Amino acid sequence: MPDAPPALPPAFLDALRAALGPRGLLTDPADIAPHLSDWRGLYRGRSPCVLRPSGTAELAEAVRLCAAAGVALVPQGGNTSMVGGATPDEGGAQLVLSLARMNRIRDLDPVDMTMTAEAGVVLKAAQEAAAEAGCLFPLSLGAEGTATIGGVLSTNAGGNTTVRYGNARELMLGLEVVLPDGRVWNGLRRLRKDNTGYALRHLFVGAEGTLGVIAAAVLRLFPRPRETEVAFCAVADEDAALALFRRFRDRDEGAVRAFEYMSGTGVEFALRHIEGCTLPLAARAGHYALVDLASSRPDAGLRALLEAVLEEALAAGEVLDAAIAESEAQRSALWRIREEHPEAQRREGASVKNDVSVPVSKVPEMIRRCSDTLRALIPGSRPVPFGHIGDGNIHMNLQQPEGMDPVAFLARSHDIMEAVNAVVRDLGGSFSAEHGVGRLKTDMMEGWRGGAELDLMRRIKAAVDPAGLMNPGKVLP
Ligand code: FAD
Ligand code: 2HG
Ligand code: ZN
Repeated sequence: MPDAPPALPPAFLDALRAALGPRGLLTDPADIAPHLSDWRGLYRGRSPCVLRPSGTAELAEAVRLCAAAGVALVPQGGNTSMVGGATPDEGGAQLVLSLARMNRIRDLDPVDMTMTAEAGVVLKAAQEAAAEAGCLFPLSLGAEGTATIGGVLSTNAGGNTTVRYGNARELMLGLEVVLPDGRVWNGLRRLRKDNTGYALRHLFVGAEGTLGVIAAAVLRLFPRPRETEVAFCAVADEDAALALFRRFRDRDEGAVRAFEYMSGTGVEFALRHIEGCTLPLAARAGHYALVDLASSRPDAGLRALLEAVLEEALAAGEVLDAAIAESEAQRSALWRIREEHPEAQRREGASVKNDVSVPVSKVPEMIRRCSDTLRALIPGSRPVPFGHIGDGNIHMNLQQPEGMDPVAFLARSHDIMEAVNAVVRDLGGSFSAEHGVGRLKTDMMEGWRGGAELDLMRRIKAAVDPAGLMNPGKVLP
């Protein structure tokens, strides 16, 4: 258990309590504890309290009080960050700012096809609200039952449907932001066209809480799907997975809602550790693809499209076998094998994550080269590449060798990430595709984004947050 953090001046705490009310300030260590560590268990910070405003006015007042006192804030939504972005440091002087109570959907307009949601609205709740209104909010990821709108925008999350609908950024029209000095910028415009100077809203998307606090957002909605088809395929190799994606894309790009790659190892882990997960195919394979087609047209003929493309790919030797879901329950069961990969990896032991992207055409080469390099680096280690192949974003993860001490394996994290990054760099990729930089990858920024790019980022940070109080130690080295 870490030591208690340094106490805050009583007058400052009283002011926070007066601004936020009794439910808006947590000071009991037992209440604070869940906010101090991350989902992956990489970090455990310290903080004297957690601020929990219930609305924008309270949020703004809390930020203003902290700015006046020179106290740093760590915005936190669902705390599902994969890079330690929402965890305070070990110093004990940073306060956690939880948006969890700001969870109202302020407006939903099926004509404008927009939803105005507060930052703490859980992603799944936003999806459900859209569905109730006969619309679709398409952002979808494994953590959607916990991740929040503020969090997915602040990380510019991707997930499973980027291939069709884009990243979180593309799903946002306007923002309400509390600036580091406590002022509120109301940019909650729901316009499809608005060329009026710098697009400030995009500055805060993907900023990981380092420039201000997203209080609410106008999100884009889409027509709800009326036909969907999901197939789970065993494919010959990585090239075959990409070839299958291209077949669907060429035939009807708009129909592909998701296209995911999985290795035999990752599927094996899901079958081993996740209750109720079963392989829908007769035999195990080394590589798999999950195809999800959707259309708002009730007569889209997706089943015929799916069967025709799978037949072609079977004839070409790309697909070895395939299972097509016949019901909603079967669709969820097929998706579960993919969605449970992070949890299955966690239960299998220690693993190192590499959330990387390369041009789509380079994915097979990247997976093969990284896998070979990693196996040579740590004999017995098990590469577990999976993810959003249609976006060129693969989670090039590495599982510890069976029987190896997890601590000893994790001590090699840096070498593992460097080995993957060397291949990714050679192929023109990125060291962080969708999870962000957070605290985990700040040391990579200089090497990858140094020079004019990092200099510009630092100038923006200095201009917007001159006192450096917004999520210090994250993103920028
Ligand atoms: P947090 O973890 O609480 O915060 C994330 C970052 O945003 C932090 O830097 C935090 O300071 C900042 N922040 C949070 N709220 C605000 C706000 N209101 N204003 C300003 N800054 C804020 N990510 C993907 O992109 N694709 C995936 O497929 C995916 N799958 C995942 C599956 C699992 C099982 C898990 C655990 C995570 C997954 N993630 C994925 C990572 C994570 O869920 C996403 O990054 C998500 O966007 C984080 O949302 P959150 O509310 O939990 O944010
Ligand atoms: C996913 O796509 C997430 O499931 C998590 O981005 C990836 O666990 C991971 O590495
Ligand atoms: Zn992912």
